[in-house]
Order: sequence, then structure tokens, then C-alpha cells
Amino acid sequence: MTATPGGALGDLLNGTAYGKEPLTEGAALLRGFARAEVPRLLAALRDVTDAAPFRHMVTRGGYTMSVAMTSCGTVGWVTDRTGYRYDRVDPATGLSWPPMPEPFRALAARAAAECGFPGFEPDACLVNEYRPGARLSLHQDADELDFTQPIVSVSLGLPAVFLFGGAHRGDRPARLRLESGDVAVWGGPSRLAFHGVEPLSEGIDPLTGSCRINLTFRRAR
Ligand code: MD3
Ligand code: FE
Repeated sequence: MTATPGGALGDLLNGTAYGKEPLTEGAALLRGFARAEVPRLLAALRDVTDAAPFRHMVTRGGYTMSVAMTSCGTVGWVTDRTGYRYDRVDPATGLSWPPMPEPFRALAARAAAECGFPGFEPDACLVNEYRPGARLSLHQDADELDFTQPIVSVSLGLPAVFLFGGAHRGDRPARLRLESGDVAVWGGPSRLAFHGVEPLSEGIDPLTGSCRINLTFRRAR
């Protein structure tokens, strides 16, 4: 019997290797960081969506979002005709949002620590579901209390083109392809960068079918 190699070679052979790409100051892309965990994350997500199903929210402006959303954690993100906010209650059920699954929380903390943000304790995880054609226009995530806390994002399923802009809406965004298992951390000066997602292309992912799921972990309160 041959010994199983450990270290970097072992990681490569068992598929747990990942590359860290610095983006802008405070932001990094960990390609493949969650690849080995994707099936476990999708199984845990089922518990969340059974309790708080995906829904297309209507914005303050009366526009129905093409991305379907839900949340887990002690607060969830909601938008309606009165505006955007974090709320303890899911307006669709009148109940608290489902708890954040332990594998979600652990992955987010591990990724943040890897990028220089130790002790990250997210209280909200927003879950976005993209079907072909769904997109997210350029925006800032500015509804959280403490911008010294990073946001961690995890991509699952079909690939997407992510748009990463600057501090101003008019700054020309960089385009970044995000694939299943990719994790990104957005902190420091990049925390308030404008960002968005191009319309999702058609495709079939072996685990999610014709959709892309994105998890974003935040410290909202
Ligand atoms: C850069 N989600 O939920 S994740 C969102 O793929 C959101 O579903 C996108 O934007 C998605 O608000 C992008 C990557 C991301 C998330 C938050 C950021 C990038 C960010 C905050 C600041 C800078
Ligand atoms: Fe965002």
C-alpha cells in the first residue's frame, strides 16, 4: 500500500487546492476554496429554503428583481415599497429567518481569516438564485452597520460574470468569471465598491441544474 501524500501535493490530488488572487486593496478571490464542500453546502441550503423559500422581491421603485432571494441568520435582507433593511422577520412567512447552517458559518469565517479578517462572525447570509437572464445591476452594499467587517461571497452552480467597480458608480468595472466553489472576500477599502452580475447564461450544472446560487455573508448589526 502506498501512503497518501499530504501537504500541497495531497491537496492537489484530493481536489482541495485553491489559488488566492489579490484583487483590489482588501479584496481577494479564493478560487476553488469551497469546491470540495459544494454538495454539503447545497444540502444545508435545502434546510434554509424549505423554511424560507426563494422569492422575487419588489424594490422601493416598484421593480421586481430578476434574482430570487432568501436569507438565513438572525437577520435577513428585505426590500419593499418602504425601502431596504435588515429584519429579524421574514415578511413572506412572518417567522424568524432560519438559522445559519454551521457549515456556512465555518466556511465564511475560514475564508475571512485567510484574507486577514480574523474573528469574522456573520449574523446574516443572503442567498441569491440566478436563472438564465437574471442579473444584478451595479450597487453598493451599504445597509450594514460596521464597514470594517468584510463581506464573504460563495458561488455555487453555473458560472457568472461578476462586475467589480470602484468607489463611484461611473468607474469602469473589471469583469471576473466566478465558478462553483469560488469564494471572495471584500473588506477594507474595497468594502463599499460598486459591483454587480451580468445576465446569467444558459447552462446546466451537475449539482444545481440551470441555476447559480450565491451566498453572501455579512455582519449586519
Ligand atoms: C464587492 N451579490 O448579494 S457577490 C449581493 O453574485 C451581491 O449574487 C452578488 O452583490 C452575487 O449584494 C455578488 C460578490 C460581492 C458581494 C458583496 C460585495 C462583491 C462585493 C461588497 C462590496 C464589494
Ligand atoms: Fe452586493
